[in-house]
Amino acid sequence: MATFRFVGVSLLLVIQIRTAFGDETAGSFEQPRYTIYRAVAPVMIDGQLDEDAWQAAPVIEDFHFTWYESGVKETSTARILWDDTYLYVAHVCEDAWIAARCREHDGPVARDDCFEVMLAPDVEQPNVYFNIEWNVLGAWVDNHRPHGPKQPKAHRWDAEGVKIAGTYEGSLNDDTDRDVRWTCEVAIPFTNFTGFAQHTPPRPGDAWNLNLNRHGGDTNLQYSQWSPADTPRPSFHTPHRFGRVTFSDKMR
Ligand SMILES: [Ca+2]
Ligand SMILES: [Ca+2]
Ligand SMILES: [Ca+2]
Repeated sequence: MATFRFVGVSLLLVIQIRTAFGDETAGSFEQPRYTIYRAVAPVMIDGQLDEDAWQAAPVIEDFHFTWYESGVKETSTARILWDDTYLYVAHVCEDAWIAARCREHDGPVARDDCFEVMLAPDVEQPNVYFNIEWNVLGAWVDNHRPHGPKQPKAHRWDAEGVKIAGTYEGSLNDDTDRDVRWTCEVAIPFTNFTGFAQHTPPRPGDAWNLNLNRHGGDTNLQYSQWSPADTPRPSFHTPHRFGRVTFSDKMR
């Protein structure tokens, strides 16, 4: 009888510990949030972030090196804006070794230093998402996952009207020296998400799930992202871990 009681108490303890651990694990992910303000004036897509609108936009600077093993953690900053036509994304990537060779649409951009926006335009359908990934030369890859990340193949999707411009300080594809940074300015027409977003263009207060990812390059290849994924190996395709952005009609 005494043995039975001991086992019973032990099982109870195990259950309590597991419950506590599970709660802690579930609570450890805090979805990052960002307010997308309206651009106060037109944004010229030229790779220069000198518009007043960019200066006024909040800065995302807490990029996570989710699968870090070794090497230099090069920092990134990003900002997002919108107007009635476009979602704008801008980023600055500190980079001592900038690589970019791909110039064609849907080419091997992922081998270059590249930056990506993943977006799920309807928070009620978080597994329905899109990704656009570009390099400093303005080449991009675009894909649509209408059934979540586990489908075997990305659905062919060509975003229309995307504008990308990049600038860099340093030497491209020459890792014998040290570069400084590369910057891109991107405009994505909202019409690409008609039928997927609640409203196109969004209405103030609308929310999307979104993530920003960076990786690639020849030297010091790293993976970093705004909202950290939860996979053991590098994979940005974790829409359940995207951040949350809310469109505001305010101008800062
Ligand atoms: Ca500009
Ligand atoms: Ca690099
Ligand atoms: Ca270089």
